[in-house]
Parts: sequence; structure tokens; C-alpha cells
Amino acid sequence: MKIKSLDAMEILDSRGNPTVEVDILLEDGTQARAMVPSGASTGEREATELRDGDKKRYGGKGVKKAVENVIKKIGPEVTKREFSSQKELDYFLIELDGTENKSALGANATLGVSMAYVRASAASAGVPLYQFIGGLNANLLPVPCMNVINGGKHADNNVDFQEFMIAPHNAPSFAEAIRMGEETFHALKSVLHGKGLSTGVGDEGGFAPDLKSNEEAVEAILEGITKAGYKPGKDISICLDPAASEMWDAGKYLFFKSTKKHVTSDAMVKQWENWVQQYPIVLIEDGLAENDWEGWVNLTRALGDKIELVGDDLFCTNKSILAKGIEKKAANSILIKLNQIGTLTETLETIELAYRNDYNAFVSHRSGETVDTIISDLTVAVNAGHLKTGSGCRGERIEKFNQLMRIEKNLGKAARFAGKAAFKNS
Ligand code: 2PG
Ligand code: MG
Repeated sequence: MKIKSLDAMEILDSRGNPTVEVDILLEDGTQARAMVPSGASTGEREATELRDGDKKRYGGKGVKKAVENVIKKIGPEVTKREFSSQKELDYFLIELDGTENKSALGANATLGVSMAYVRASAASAGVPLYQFIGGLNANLLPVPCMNVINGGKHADNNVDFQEFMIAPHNAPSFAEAIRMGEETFHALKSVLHGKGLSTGVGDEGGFAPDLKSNEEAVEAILEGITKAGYKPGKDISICLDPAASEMWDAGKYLFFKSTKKHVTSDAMVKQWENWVQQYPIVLIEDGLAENDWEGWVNLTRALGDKIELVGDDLFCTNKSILAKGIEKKAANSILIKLNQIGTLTETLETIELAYRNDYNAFVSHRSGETVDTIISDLTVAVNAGHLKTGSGCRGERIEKFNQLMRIEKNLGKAARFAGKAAFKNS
């Protein structure tokens, strides 16, 4: 497992912004590559994504410094040493960086190395990545939560909430769940088209029409589900990520795209209670803002035994912040994004803490993605049971679904599909 060489370069993500790619060569000749994703609606406590800030290149978004950190700072150190495990390498990277939030090397540099190393280690051992990370018990295929209507910061429409997802759970296998999801995606397209609405897509491949209200997004989706021949709730349920931190404004929530009105945290909790009563919703992520801890406790009291409540910006895949949430009884699930924390090992430690405390783990892509598919393997490795990785189109999203279908094929009879039970309280 000795690293012979490490290389990196600036490539582009799905939004056409620079990101980091890392190439690794092990002494036994194994090569591997990793590409790092990038968010738009980021949590305040995420690990640092190092950007050059040179306005003359990509509006300051270049990642030459992070690339240089891989080549000049990490490379010479890791090729000098031997690591007996992923954990040893990752902890070495954490120490080499030496800051709380990876601001010295950049989480985009450390994560690229961490991902490339695990991929190379698995290839060198001749084991599929999901099994290398998760062991022999890694065999649960997730419900794909597909973000079919985009709003908020991910689209240029008037919908305040960021993500409206369909969760096709009443299926015998992952491949069949994807088929149900795609059929619904296409049916939704014709529903929107029939109403004279735009069927252009947003950053994650979901449609991004201007609508009369946020509710109308859910209603159009329910129509799409029915039109595709499925039963809302029984076959396909709804998941939401309103990304409420983006609406947080001076202690209240600003519906910044539609009514431009402020509402209180209590009113938001009430709204989610009503929505859950009215619609077949099984999961709400970031229903409240990352700095509204009191609201999160209230929300969890109101809905925590009915649906899954996922903390994304709230926890930032950070185990110390999750520990605070567990203590306060805020949320009952955590969103998992590798680049929020910057190494695979820390991500796995956060997931373990969640599981030990009866929290679910919901694995996620970023709105700025590449064709890297590590999150597909990670989802099966930790038997997470559900993931979100975009809608029914756009190559960088679809490739994650394709990888999961490959994993399902590779597992053969050992593969299990998570189904509705993947969602907390379902
Ligand atoms: C989110 C994500 C992914 P971003 O808020 O959950 O859908 O968006 O990557 O922009 O943070
Ligand atoms: Mg989110």
C-alpha cells in the first residue's frame, strides 16, 4: 500500500467551475483517480474549500493552490512514509494540515488524496470499493431520492425551496426503483409541459419552472407519480430539502423568491406539520436553518417520531456538531457529504456516531459534481439505505445511479433493496 507518486490538476465540475482531480500511483503499480465535488448552498461550518481568489481566473474560483498543496506539500510527505490503513493516511493528512477546518491545505486537497488512496487500495486488494470500505456485510442498495424539481440557490426560478425529491421505494430492486423514478421524471415533464411551464433543468437535473407557490411543486410531482402509473405514498413518496439556512434572515425566514415575506421559526414548524399531514412526505432535510437550534429542537419534538428529519448545514458531516445535536435531540438523521469534512475516515466516524445513537445517515452528492462515483460505493458500504444524487438526467448524476446498478449486479443474490423502511419512522 505504499504510495509511489501523487499528482493533481485543476479540472471542471458540472457547473463549469474549477475543482481538484488527484491521481495516485501505488508502489505495486496500481493507479487510481479521484475528483472532488463542490456545493453552492454550503453550511457555515464546513471544512474549507480552498479557492485561489484571483479574480482574473474563473472569477476567483481557481483551485491552483489546492492542486499545488497536493503536489508540493502532501506528495513529498506521504511518499516518504508507509501507511497501514486508510485511517492512518487520513489522520496523517489531518495532522499535516494542522487546522480545525483544513484551511491550510484545503479540504478539496485532503479529500482528493483520501478518495484516491481508498480507490487505489481497493483496486490493489482486488476488491470492489463498496466492499473494501464496508466489508462483507455491505449489501444494502439504497432508495434513490431523485430531485425532480429544483429551486432556491440551485435554479433561476421563483421557487423558494431548493429540492423536491421523489423516493421510489416500493420496488424489488434498485434497478427497478430507478425505472420507476425515471418514468415519473418523464411523466412530470409532460405534466409541466401540459401546464405551459418550463421543462428546462436546474443544477441537479430537476425541472425548474416558475410556479404559483411552493406547494404547487409538490402537487405537480404527485400528478406526475399518478400519471406514471404509481400510487403516491404506497409506491413513491416525497422528500424535501428546502435548504432553510438560505432563507434565514435576522432570526426569521425570508421567502426570498416568492412572497418576499418573513415568517417565524414556529410558523415554519407549523408549515412542515401541515405539509406532512397533507402530502406523503417521508423526509425533510434542513427544514430549518443551521443557526436556529431552538427551532430544530421544536421541529424534532413535533415531527421526529413521524418522519426523517435530516441535518445537512446543521451538522456539516462533523462528528462534534452531530454530538451536540444528539445531546439536544435535534433531528434524527444526518446528511453525509465527504467534502464537508475532508477525509473518508472522518466521514465514516461521523456515520458510526449517528448509527450508535439511532440517527440515520443520508448520503449526498453536491450541486457541483463530477463523474466520480465514490458516494455510490459509500452508500452501500455503510448500508445507508437511501441517497440523493440528483434527478433523472445529467451525466454527473446518472453516473452515480449507473454505479449503483453495477454494484447491485455485482452483489447478485446477496443484494437487498432498502425499500420504505430505509426512512426513519416509515
Ligand atoms: C444540499 C446540496 C446537495 P449544495 O443542500 O443538500 O443537494 O446542495 O451542494 O449546493 O450544498
Ligand atoms: Mg441540503
